[in-house]
Amino acid sequence: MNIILLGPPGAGKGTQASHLVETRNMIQLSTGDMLREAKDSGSEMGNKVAEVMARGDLVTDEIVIGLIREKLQGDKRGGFIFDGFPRTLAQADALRALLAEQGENLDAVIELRVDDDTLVQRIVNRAEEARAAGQPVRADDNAESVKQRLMEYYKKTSPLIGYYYAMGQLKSVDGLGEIDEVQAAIAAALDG
Ligand code: B4P
Repeated sequence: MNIILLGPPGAGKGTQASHLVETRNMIQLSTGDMLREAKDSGSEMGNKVAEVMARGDLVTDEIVIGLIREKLQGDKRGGFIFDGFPRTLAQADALRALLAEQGENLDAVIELRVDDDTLVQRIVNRAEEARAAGQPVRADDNAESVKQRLMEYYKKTSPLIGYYYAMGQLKSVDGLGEIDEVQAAIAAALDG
C-alpha cells in the first residue's frame, strides 16, 4: 500500500507516519527529514536549502523530486508513506510518473485536518519542550516562520486536496484529537 499524508505544518504527518511504520511495516519518506539531514550534513545542497527552510518557504520542486526519486529505487517493504510530499501540483504530477515507472500505484491520500490556532500551538509547544530539555530547536519552529509555512501551505499545497479528491483518492481525517485517536481514524480510513 502506498499512501500520502497531506496536511498543514504541525498537522501530525510525521507523528502519524512513525506509527504506520511500526504497525504496518511501511517505509516513511519524509522530505522534511531528508532536507534536515542534508542541511546537517553541510552538503552543497544542504547549505542551499537551510535558509529557505528557516524562512518557512518551500524548497524547489527539482530538489525534493530528486530526493524522492532516489528513495523509490530501494526496498519497498509494506509500501511507502509519503510524509510531506507532494507539496505542489508539480510534485504531485512527478510522483504519479515516478510510481508508474516502478509499476506502483497510489492507494490513498490521507488529509489531516487541523485548525490554524492548534497548528501554531503545537509547533510553539514543540519548540518550548525542546528548549526546556536542552535540545536543539528547529530553525523553522518560531512564530514568524510558522506564519510563512502556513501561507505556503494554503497557496501551494492546499490545491492538492481538490486534485486528489477529483481522482477519488482523498480521505479526510480529523487531526484534532489525541495522537491515538488520530491513529485510529487513519486506520479506519485505510481499512474501511
Ligand atoms: P516537515 O518536516 O514536513 O514539517 P511539518 O509539516 O512542519 O510537520 P508535521 O505535519 O510532520 O508535524 P509533526 O508530526 O512534526 O517540513 C518542514 C519544511 O521542510 C517545510 O516548511 C519546507 O521548507 C521543507 N519541505 C519539506 N517537504 C517539502 C516538499 N515536499 N517541498 C518543498 N519543501 C519541503 O507534529 C508537530 C508537533 O505536533 C509535534 O510536536 C507533535 O508531537 C505534535 N502533535 C502531532 N500530533 C498531535 C496530536 N494529535 N495532538 C497533540 N500534538 C500533536
